[in-house]
Amino acid sequence: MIRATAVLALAAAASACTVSVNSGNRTPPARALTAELRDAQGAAIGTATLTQEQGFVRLVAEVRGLTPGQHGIHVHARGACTPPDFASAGGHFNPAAHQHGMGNPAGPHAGDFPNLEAGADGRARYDAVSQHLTLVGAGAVMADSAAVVIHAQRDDQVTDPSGNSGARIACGILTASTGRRTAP
Ligand SMILES: [Cu+2]
Ligand SMILES: [Zn+2]
Repeated sequence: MIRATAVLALAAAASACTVSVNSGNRTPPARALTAELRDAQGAAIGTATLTQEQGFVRLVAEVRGLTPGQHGIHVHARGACTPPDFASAGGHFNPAAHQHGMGNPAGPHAGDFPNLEAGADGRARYDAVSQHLTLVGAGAVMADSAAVVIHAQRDDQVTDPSGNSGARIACGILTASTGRRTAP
């Protein structure tokens, strides 16, 4: 019982230490990238954030104005979002030269993620992780050099190069982030 208490105290101390590191005033290492998503008309329709965790990257997005249902969402290889077709963003982020899709035996691209699902109100809250993507070290996504793209249709997760997910309907360049939200 005493030993268990000591372990809990150590765990509490460790997490408190982590919090103090993250809340410092100095600029933190580039462990998060944020994209403001815009549609083909240039309207802001949401945000997407990539955060480096231990051994994986989390993609969190909040998007509005979508058609209800599933939409492909990927990290694309170029930091350029020129409307209306967003072809400027290039193909999927793919430093390991794999094929598309988490269901593809030769896949996936590092930039591949599960589908985003919009509700009947056109809104989506998305939270997914990938062990194929990194924000640090070899093959990392770099600020201003990649984009998050949302597609018109569902990604089948197997068809190269983009899962038959159709037109690119929203795009946002991934920029350096402190993890803090700016006021609207
Ligand atoms: Cu895409
Ligand atoms: Zn892909």
